[in-house]
Amino acid sequence: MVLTLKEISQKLHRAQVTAQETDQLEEELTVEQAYQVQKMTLSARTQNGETYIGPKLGFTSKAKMEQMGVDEIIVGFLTDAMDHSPEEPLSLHGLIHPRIEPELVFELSREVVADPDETVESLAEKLENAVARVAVGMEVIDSRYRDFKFNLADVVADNTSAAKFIVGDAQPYPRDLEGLGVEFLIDGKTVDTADTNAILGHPKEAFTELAKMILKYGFEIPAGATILAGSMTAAQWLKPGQTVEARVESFEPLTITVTD
Ligand code: OOG
Ligand code: MG
Repeated sequence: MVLTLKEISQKLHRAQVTAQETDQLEEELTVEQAYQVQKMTLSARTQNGETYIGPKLGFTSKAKMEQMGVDEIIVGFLTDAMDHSPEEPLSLHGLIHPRIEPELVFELSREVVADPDETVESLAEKLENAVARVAVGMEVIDSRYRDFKFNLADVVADNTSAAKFIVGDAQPYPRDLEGLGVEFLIDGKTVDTADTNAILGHPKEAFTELAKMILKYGFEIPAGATILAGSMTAAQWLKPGQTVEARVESFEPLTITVTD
């Protein structure tokens, strides 16, 4: 069976809404087509009342690329419906097979638009100059595909597994983010460690990579946008009853408790 891009978007959207995993796609999408599918899902979600709040980067660290067997940077979209307050326990209801990962989050003060003659360098600079705050975050990813298995185009079509995100302690930006220690804990035990340079060698590089993707695929960066820079460690399976903590040197720890 060969589905249209619209039908693929509908199938993945339905899998997300009903929390039912779906088979890997039979269609061999190009990455360009996969971003078109993603855009269609974003339109469907905004038509249902959700608000787009910014992009998320994926596979910006070696740890994530190795874990998922994908070696190119990907971009997905975030909506207000995915924004989970750290004050509230995180319910796994409505999720298929969620994982969680520690991230850095950039909060922008103003809209960023690429001019017709924009270069990667000038756009990266614009993005970084628009950042007002940087925070510790966690992302809950939940592939809609059976067994959390996908190739590059399939994960892009599935909005890069985006499900929920949690934003913790934020500090004014600019500030130095070079090589800060990262610790990821479950139930008080360290399950992984890294440093902030796990993101592309330096977290600032996230702006360059995002600029490239904006020039290629046209993601919008609204005023007040939230940007996830990509996980610094491998992701961990989420289970009810867990307490998950992300520690980044010089920030307050971010903790979330998990319920079913
Ligand atoms: C895709 C999402 C990757 C990250 O931070 O690297 C991502 C996945 O692992 O399912 O969000
Ligand atoms: Mg992520």
